[in-house]
Order: sequence, then C-alpha cells, then structure tokens
Amino acid sequence: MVIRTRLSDMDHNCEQPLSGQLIAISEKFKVGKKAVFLHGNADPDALGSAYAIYRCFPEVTVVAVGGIDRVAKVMAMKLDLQVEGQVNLDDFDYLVAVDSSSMDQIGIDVTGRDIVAIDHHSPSGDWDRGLCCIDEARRSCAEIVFDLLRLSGATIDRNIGLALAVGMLTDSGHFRFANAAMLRSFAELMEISGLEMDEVMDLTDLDTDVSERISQLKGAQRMRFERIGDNIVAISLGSAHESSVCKALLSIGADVSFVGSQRDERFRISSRARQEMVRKGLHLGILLDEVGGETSNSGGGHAGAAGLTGVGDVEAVLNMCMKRTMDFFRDIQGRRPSSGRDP
Ligand SMILES: [Mn+2]
Repeated sequence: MVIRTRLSDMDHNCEQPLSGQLIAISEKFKVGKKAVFLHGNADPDALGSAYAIYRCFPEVTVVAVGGIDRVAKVMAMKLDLQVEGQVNLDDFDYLVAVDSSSMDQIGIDVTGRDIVAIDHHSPSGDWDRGLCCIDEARRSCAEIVFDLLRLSGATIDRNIGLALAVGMLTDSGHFRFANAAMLRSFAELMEISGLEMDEVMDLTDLDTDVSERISQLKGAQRMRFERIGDNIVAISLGSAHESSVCKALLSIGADVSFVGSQRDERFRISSRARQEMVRKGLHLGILLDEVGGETSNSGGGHAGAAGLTGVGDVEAVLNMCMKRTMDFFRDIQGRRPSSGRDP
C-alpha cells in the first residue's frame, strides 16, 4: 500500500484509509508549532487526547476557547497541563482539533488555515479539506490518539495512560456503551503504561463536589427503607441535591428512591428507579402524577426519574410514594412464575 504523506494538495483526505491518515498525522506532528483545540466545555476525552499529543510531540499548546468541564479541570491539574483560553492563530504553523466535529465546537473560525482533525463524531464537513482521521466506529477520540502514539513509536508513560484511559472510560459511560475494540485498546493501554484500574476510577469519581457529597451522606443518614421480596424502596429527607441523593440511594442498594425537602409550606420530591424496575413496568412520572393528583399538587417526569412539587407535609407525601411503590413490588411478585401463577 502506498501511503501518501504529501498532503497539501489532497482534498477529502477523510476518505483515505485511516491507518494511512494516522501515519501522515504522526509524520506531520513531528515538526512545527501547533495549537490543539478542544470543544466547548471540554470533557476528559478531549482533554486526555490533547494531553497525549502534548506529551508525545514537540511544540504543542492546548487551547479550550469554550472552557473545560469539572473532571477535565481535575485531570489538567493532576497532569500539570496548562490549558489556554485564547491564542493568536498566527503564532502557530498549523492547528489541530480533537474530539470536535466542527469549527463551531472549537469556537473559532479556521477557514483557510492548515488544520488537522482527529475525531469520532459524525463529520460535519468542516475538516474535509485538511488532514484528518475521523473514525465513527470508535467510542472515544482517545482510542484513535492511542493508535497514533503507537504508530509514532512514542513512549506511553503512566500519565499519558491515565489521560487516555479516563477519556475512554467517561466517553463510554464507564464501559456501559463500550465495544470490543475499546476494551482491547483499554487493556493494552493499561499494560503498556502500567496503569491500575482504581487510578482511572478515582479520577472520574471526583465528579461530585463536597456540598453534594454531604447531601448524599445526610440523605443516607436520614433514610428509611422497606423491602418486599427482593425489592427495596428507600425514602429520605434533604435540603439540597435531591436527585443526586436519589442516585446515591440507588447505588447503595435501593431499587427505587424518593428524596424530599420542605421549605415552609412548600415541598419538593425527586425520585429515581433502577432500569430493571422500569422494564418491569414502574413509571415514576405516572406514580408522582397520581400522588400529585391526590394531594392537589403537580408531579410528573420519566419512567426512571421524576419529580413532584407543591404545598403540604413532605413526610406524608413521601410515605404515600413509598406505599405505592410497595404495592408495585407486591404486584410484580405476584406475577413471578415461581408463585405458581402465569406471568
Ligand atoms: Mn469524545
């Protein structure tokens, strides 16, 4: 196979074989001053990809015109990476966009400039005239950058491994939406960089700030639960972050959770259910709408996440929610084949 590395006269490079594109990008990155752009409110996949490029190639500046998100900020601090908010484009020989499908996403107009793009979203056409590697089959940009580093023979140390691994983990919803190719890349990355799984997890678990964590702990402290068969419903009181407390209660074992807060006459309730409960027929939006109807308040939402606000005693309303959920548990118990009845 002939790999074309002279790119200035190539249109629609994206249609070239992807490994050829990566070899060409690897060659190009070895020289010249470059600015690597992240999308607005950049996530760990964008930041991790840019960090790996910054560490493995010379003269790289990382730029996020539209800022970076909470986890990415923690990553940048841990990795000691300086991220610029603005740069003068004329200071660079060429530009790079990672994890971004358009100029709109990186927040600058690069029309007529030499730009290299590495991405895994569906292409917008903005990068068509430059050198690019766009692979929609990948779950994360970090996987493509990992391939790029291997092709270029770069040494992948622990920090580079961490940056790319966090990108893969978060973009796949902690592997919920991973595919076999990503898991293979992730395993190889761990092996090559000497990374441990808990290091990656620790970095992404920082997603909640201290006030939210205190709300979750207080919610757990004040929690009451009931069990019917194998199913558990939990209720609790709080004053902030109700939906986050609901999620925390699910993560410590509840199947369905309701968390309420009282402010003078008014109350607010959030609820969450495990997906398994939804599959069995629970609809929290309908449940809270019915409770709302009974108490002259208004509730509603999705099957697995819903809310209710209004006037009244929050504890009384929480008890109603609990009772209705227990009725639902009894109902699905009755439907079990083991009970001798038809499902
Ligand atoms: Mn991504």
